[in-house]
Amino acid sequence: MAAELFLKDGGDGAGLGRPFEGKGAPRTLDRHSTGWYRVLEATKKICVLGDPAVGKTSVIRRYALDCFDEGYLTTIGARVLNRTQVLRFPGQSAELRLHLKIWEISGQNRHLELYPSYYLGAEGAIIVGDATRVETQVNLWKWIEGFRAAAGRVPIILVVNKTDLMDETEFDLELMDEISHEFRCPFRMSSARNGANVDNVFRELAYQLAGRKPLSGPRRGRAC
Ligand code: G3D
Ligand code: MG
Repeated sequence: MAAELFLKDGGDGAGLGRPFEGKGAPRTLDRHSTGWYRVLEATKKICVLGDPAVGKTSVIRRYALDCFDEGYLTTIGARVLNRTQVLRFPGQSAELRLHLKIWEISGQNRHLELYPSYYLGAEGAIIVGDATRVETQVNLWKWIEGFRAAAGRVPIILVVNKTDLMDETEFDLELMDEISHEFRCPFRMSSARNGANVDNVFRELAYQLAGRKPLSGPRRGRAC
């Protein structure tokens, strides 16, 4: 049954994490047959960046559209896709609907000078490397530094994509541990082709944006 939606002014946001207090996010109440519960909504901009052809477009499409397109065109500059991530919190009769504005940054050198303006206002990032090309993992360093210089110390998740190509992987665990430790951001592994871990990564970032830990998910850089 469709929820009946009631707008509610104010509300104290108690127990739903500091990032949503006093930010003016609209507060709503849904009435379901099971009773009342509170729904908070907020919009967040996140960026997905990394070297060309690491799989940024494919990862976003897998998450936002649940598909993988073999013939997808190389991206020019930046573009935006939206998806709402619903977050639930144990023991609380409330949910948070996070409307994610997902900016894909192309990774092409010819757009380098534009990137800082794309990063402005971003509250998190997924920075992608390719499991089959170790240089794209080394380059995570420069992507993180460039992003942080414009967006500040917001949550970042590092992703090494294309784990389905296990035979061709050039994955350097020591390097990823070093980068992860240096910048204090977790790294995960994914495959946009078979979907492994893609939803988990976005969900984990969404919980970080809400100032919370995910209810479940991989602890380390393994694709499930
Ligand atoms: P980009 O947006 O980072 O530039 P794309 O990267 O998403 O355009 O992907 C670049 C190429 O890698 C594409 O192949 C795409 O199909 C492939 N790819 C992306 N993710 C994966 C993955 O998880 N596994 C495998 N095996 N391939 C992946 P083409 O041939 O179209 O260039
Ligand atoms: Mg792309």
